[in-house]
Amino acid sequence: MSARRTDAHEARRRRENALPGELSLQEPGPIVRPYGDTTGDGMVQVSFTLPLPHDKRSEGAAVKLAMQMGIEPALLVHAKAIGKHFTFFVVYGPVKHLVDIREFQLVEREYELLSSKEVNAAIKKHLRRELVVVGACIGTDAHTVGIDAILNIKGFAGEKGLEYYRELDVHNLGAQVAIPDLVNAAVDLNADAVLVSQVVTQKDAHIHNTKAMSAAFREAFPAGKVPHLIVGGPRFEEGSAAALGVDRIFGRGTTPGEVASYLVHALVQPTAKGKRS
Ligand code: B12
Repeated sequence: MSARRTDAHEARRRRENALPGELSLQEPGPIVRPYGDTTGDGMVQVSFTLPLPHDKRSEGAAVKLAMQMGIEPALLVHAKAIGKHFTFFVVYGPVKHLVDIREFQLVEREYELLSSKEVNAAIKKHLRRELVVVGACIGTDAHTVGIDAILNIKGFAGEKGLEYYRELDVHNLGAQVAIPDLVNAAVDLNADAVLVSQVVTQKDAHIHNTKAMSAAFREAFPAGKVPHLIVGGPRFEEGSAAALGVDRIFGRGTTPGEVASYLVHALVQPTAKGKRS
């Protein structure tokens, strides 16, 4: 047996004998498929709701839908009526699809992560005043947990929120803030950055609200004086900032430290175009 074949044989033997916990220790990909019971078995679990009462016919419809999605055979593992007219389903089964992870372009973080001390020191040294941040949930969105995670002193994921930073002057306006009220607050407070949260995405509300917010700021402020506009929420595409008319988007799992470091990168470094610096 050649050396190359011995290696491949050994890799295969190790893969087949590995316990689930050990699999993560191996190099991933580059071509991967989902994993349920054994490596590469293609098993996925999907959940969805159909606008049908819970009966044999709707269960059949759920299985057929799953098969049309490429899950074959599709095993119905859970079905529960949601009121009289809807049913929630969970279906489990294998897909044949493969993913080549070399095909993706990753959006790399374009700034350095700083400690709170470094953030404060940079603002003090280069801005020589507090950096003013105004935050809110706009439209009808009442999901404040995300923006609070970033702004409130207690923070998120073991990091203190922006209110903890001595050199940041933080104003959290809370839930369901109308866009004109947000613009007025930004004018009154002379905001450097406006941080908006959008969690509800029904009928693309997050997209429409963000574009409307950006347009309102651009109308209210002279060109070049618009505060730095940042939106965040779990279902934004991080690469779509320009299309939505904002400077930066933050997605799922963002931590306060990332946002504080970004603010320094965008508004405070000697090379940055701070609005009032
Ligand atoms: C808690 C919760 C509520 C609470 C909110 C309480 C509160 N004060 O926030 C209550 C019960 C009020 C609620 C109500 C509703 N909810 Co709700 N809710 C949730 C739930 C369970 C958790 C959301 C949450 O707190 N996540 C934790 C935080 C920390 O995560 P995050 O928001 O993603 O924030 C992080 C990042 O996204 C980012 N981030 C977020 N914002 C920002 C902003 C900036 C500037 C930055 C930098 C970063 C950033 O940083 C954060 C930290 O990492 C989600 C389901 C889920 N598991 O996600 C549904 C969910 C969001 N709700 C949903 C719905 C439908 C509703 C209601 C419409 C239900 C109804 N029919 O009444 C109402 C709407 C109320 C309204 N007017 O907005 C849907 C939204 C579906 C959609 N496609 O839009 C979800 C997804 C549930 C579901 N699967 O159906 N909800």
